[in-house]
Amino acid sequence: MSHGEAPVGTPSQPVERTAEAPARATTHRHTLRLETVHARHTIAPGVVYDAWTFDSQVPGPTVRVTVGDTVDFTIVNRAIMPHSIDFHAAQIAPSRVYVNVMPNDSLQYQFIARVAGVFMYHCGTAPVATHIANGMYGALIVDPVRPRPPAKEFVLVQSEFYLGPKQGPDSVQSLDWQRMLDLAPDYVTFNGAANLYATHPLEVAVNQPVRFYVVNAGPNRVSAFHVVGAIFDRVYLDGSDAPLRGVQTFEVPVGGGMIFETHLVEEGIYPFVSHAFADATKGAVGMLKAGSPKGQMTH
Ligand SMILES: [Cu+2]
Repeated sequence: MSHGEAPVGTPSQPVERTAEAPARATTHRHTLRLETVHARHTIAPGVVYDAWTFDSQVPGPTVRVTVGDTVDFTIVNRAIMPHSIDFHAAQIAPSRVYVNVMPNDSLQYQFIARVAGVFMYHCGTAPVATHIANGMYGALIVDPVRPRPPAKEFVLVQSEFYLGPKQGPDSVQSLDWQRMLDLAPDYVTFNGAANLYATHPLEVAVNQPVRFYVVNAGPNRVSAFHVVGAIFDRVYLDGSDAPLRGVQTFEVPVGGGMIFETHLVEEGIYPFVSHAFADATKGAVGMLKAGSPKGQMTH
């Protein structure tokens, strides 16, 4: 079955990047160390990108803390050019800490996460569009002190890739600046790989509460997040504790994060997409598998 965008695989296949959210934090002080590394990243089968990363992965690691927690942060630059980091979850002077770190140097600072939500972090070195388009972003969840109700929780970071020609014996591709300026991505992905959770569906139970933490890293395309066959029970805008209710689709702005709660009322395969369908066609599609459905559907 499909929404016309991607073939559906079986969840038994190994997945290189899980969508499952990390567990809620149990301590109030977090030592977080991220290394900036240039590494190859597979966007789709046979499509290898010369990525700039946090900890050799795109997106970088998902971090989870609770409101009031202190993050003791260190960035270590293992790359051959300056990089930096900007935490949207922090309230801090950028001129002091969102500064370039030279190769083989490091920078340490602290912040207290005071606002609940799911927040982007990214490299802020100029040109920022290049550093984000090359893969330097991730998600940081800040939980409210009173835990959200139990749910099956997933983290999705949407982002785009703009590909230049294949180069070298390994056919590695790197950023096409003009395509990026023209907002013409080759791939739009959840968690860095096209159609990743279509070929590796996310499994939930019928009527189980499902919670998506969605960050849109961009650098350019707004996400119109939608689950086919479902309605969002609640949508939380950043730190808002007054959710929108009964929502079919909601935009996650570039550089923004949103929390979506839903449930699936019967067994089946439910695609989740950016309903900006050019982007779904370019890879921003995945599947939820509720129960053990048989048969196929088309749209
Ligand atoms: Cu960078």
